[in-house]
Formats: sequence, C-alpha cells, structure tokens
Amino acid sequence: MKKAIVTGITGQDGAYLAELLLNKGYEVYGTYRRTASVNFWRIEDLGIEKHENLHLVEYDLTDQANSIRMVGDIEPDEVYNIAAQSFVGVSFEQPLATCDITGKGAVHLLEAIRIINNKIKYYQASTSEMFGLVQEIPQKESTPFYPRSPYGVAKLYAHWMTINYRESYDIFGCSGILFNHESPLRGREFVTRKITDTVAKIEMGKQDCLELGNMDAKRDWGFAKEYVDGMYRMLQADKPDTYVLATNRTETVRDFVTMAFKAVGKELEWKGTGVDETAVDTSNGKTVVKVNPKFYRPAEVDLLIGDPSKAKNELGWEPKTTLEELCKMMVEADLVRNKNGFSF
Ligand code: NDP
Ligand code: GDR
Repeated sequence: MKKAIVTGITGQDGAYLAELLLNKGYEVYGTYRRTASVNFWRIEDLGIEKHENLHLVEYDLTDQANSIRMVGDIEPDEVYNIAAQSFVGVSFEQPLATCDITGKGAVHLLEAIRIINNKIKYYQASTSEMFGLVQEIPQKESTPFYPRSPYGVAKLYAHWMTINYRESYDIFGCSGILFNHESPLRGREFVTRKITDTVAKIEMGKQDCLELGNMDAKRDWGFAKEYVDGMYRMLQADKPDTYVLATNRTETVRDFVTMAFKAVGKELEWKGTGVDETAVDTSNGKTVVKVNPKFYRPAEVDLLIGDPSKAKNELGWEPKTTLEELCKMMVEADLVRNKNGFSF
C-alpha cells in the first residue's frame, strides 16, 4: 500500500486530494495545525474523516524539526505540499508570516526529503499568482513571472526551490502551476464562494447586499476536484516537471456575480462604474451588489488565463466542468447549508 503525506488536509485541495488518494488505495497522512478549535468540516463533508486509511497528523510547515520527524516517522512514497497561507489579500498585511509558511515551509519539506530519502516524490502547490502582471496571454510554463503580492513572491521562491532541489539532489519534485480552482469546499474569504454564499443568503432574506472590491479582475476558474487529479498525475509521470493546470477561459468577477444570481433565477441590471458601480435585482428594484473599496488590494493581478496543453498532452489531464456548472453547484450547496442553519 502506497503512503502519501498531504499537508493542509483542513483546506479545500487537501480534503479533495485525500479523498482521491484514499479511493486509489493509499494510506493517507493528512496534516492539520494545532489550533484552539480544529476544523474538519471539509473531510466530514466528504465523509472521509473516519476512513481506516486516513491518519490525521499534527504538523506546522514553519517547523523544520517537525518536518524532518514527520517525514522520517512516516517514510512516505509521496509528499503533496498543499498547505499554505493561501489568501492573497492577507499576504499584504502578513508578508513575513506568508514568507515563512508559503515560501520557506516548502524548503523544510524538501530538506526533510533530502536528508531522509531523496526517492520520496514531492509535489509543490504553485500558482498562477506567480505570473502576476501580464507578460503573455495565455500564460504557460515558459511565461516570465512577475508576482504582484507577497503571496505570489513567496510561492515563486518555493517554486524555484522545488526545481533547484530537483536539479541539485535528483529529487522527484513537481511544481503544479494551478490557476484558480473552486468548489463548494472553497473558503468563504475567496471571491467565488463569498459570492455564492451571499447570493444564497440574499435569496433566503438573511442579507441584503453583496459587497465586493475590484470586479474587473479576470480569472481562469476551474473545479478543484479535477485539479487535485492533475496533482496526482504529475507524481505518476515518468519524470518530474512543471505543469500548468487551467481551463483556458477567463471571466471577470462581475461575470461570476451575474452567473451566481442567474443560478437562483435573478437577472441583474448593472449601473455606474468604479466605486459607484452597483447591480439591481430587476424583479424588485433592490440594490443587491455594491463596491466597498476596503476589498481593493494594494496591487492587483488583472488578467489570468492559462494554457494547459502540456498537462493535456503529457498527463492526459483535461478540465471538464464548465464555469456555469461550477457556479450552480456552489450556489446550490450554499442554499442547502444556509437552509440547514450553518454555513462554513
Ligand atoms: P486553503 O486555504 O483552503 O488551505 C490551506 C491549508 O494550509 C489549510 O489546511 C491550512 O490549515 C494549512 N496551513 C496554513 N498554514 C499552515 C502552517 N503554518 N502549517 C501547516 N498547515 C498550514 O487552500 P486551498 O486548498 O485553496 O489551496 C491549496 C494550495 O494550493 C495552497 O498552497 C494554495 O496556495 C495553492 N493554490 C490554490 C489555488 C486555488 O485556486 N485554490 C490555486 C493555486 C495554488 P488551517 O485550516 O489550519 O488554516
Ligand atoms: P485570488 O482569489 O486572489 O485570485 O487567489 P480571490 O478569490 O481572493 O480573488 C480573486 C479576484 O477577485 C477580486 N475581488 C475580491 N476578492 C476577494 N477575496 N474578496 C472580495 O470581496 C473581492 N472583490 C473582488 C480580487 O481582487 C481578485 O482579483 C486565489 C487563491 O486561492 C490563491 O491561493 C491562489 O494561488 C490563486 O487563487 C490562484
């Protein structure tokens, strides 16, 4: 039975990846942080929290000793480093914590592998945020990087260190440059889930209005469950490499808002521009969307659209779920959660 460490099992991708690996017969060691209130809602939602092959391990990426002991005790075949301080907005307020967790954390694991057994395969959760300021459209593996946030900079360090350890120590280190991927398990601080949860609340009369920042930002959004399959495929390939996973379609935040309201049968009329932009529900004339500048970022990534051809050709990976299907799935899940009186 193969053994895999999945860091960050309490997050969206960690939960989906653990589910995928358990279904493939792996023994999975999912890591979580010691916190005052531990939050396993995602693995509970997937029904895997009591799976006999799932082991929950307390672990913090910022601790080198912890990393070496964990890898040494478990002796896994594969390590998927999914954990991170992953919220771009927060990284502007906590640049050094983001550097320690999201950047240096990866090297703690790479060092542990180097010390214990360099045959352990390593997956690094890299990101389209590394592309940042547009250099090329669509973005692919060879596109120059220009990160626009402390998060993007920290991820770029971890990305290059993965490549450096691959080339220096013959470690099977893969870097997946993943574009935004969403699901009903997405955290509510991220824009898609904030939108679908608020649309559900407005629909149920629990909230009046959705407040957002920059609605002109364009993102390439896919379905998280399909993206974790791409991570797995990278570690099963003949040689370690870097791959982009994306849908090759880009839409604005505004488009996603329109789509989410449409999923509950509401048409919007958009008015104004910039901070004065609003959207009105045409069925009753109420303002349901407005701009709150507090959600603007000091520097923005305006346009992301990825070219996943390499992953398709070499790994047989392809996204299947359309953005409309994904948005509807998320709105429906949030309607059920809000109806049942809880919403994570
Ligand atoms: P989430 O924010 O949902 O999950 C992050 C996980 O990291 C959580 O389990 C969190 O634990 C854990 N974590 C945070 N800090 C530490 C730490 N110091 N030590 C150990 N664990 C820690 O992220 P996603 O699932 O969305 O993303 C997964 C990975 O992929 C991240 O690295 C992210 O940066 C990257 N990525 C995500 C994309 C996306 O669109 N989702 C796109 C490209 C890359 P806790 O629950 O305790 O906070
Ligand atoms: P992103 O995702 O920064 O792309 O990082 P997020 O959903 O936070 O923002 C997407 C875009 O929406 C704009 N926006 C808002 N964002 C949030 N969160 N809240 C708002 O109210 C709001 N209004 C407008 C943002 O400015 C931005 O342009 C995600 C994370 O999962 C990273 O970890 C990952 O690496 C990248 O995706 C790829």
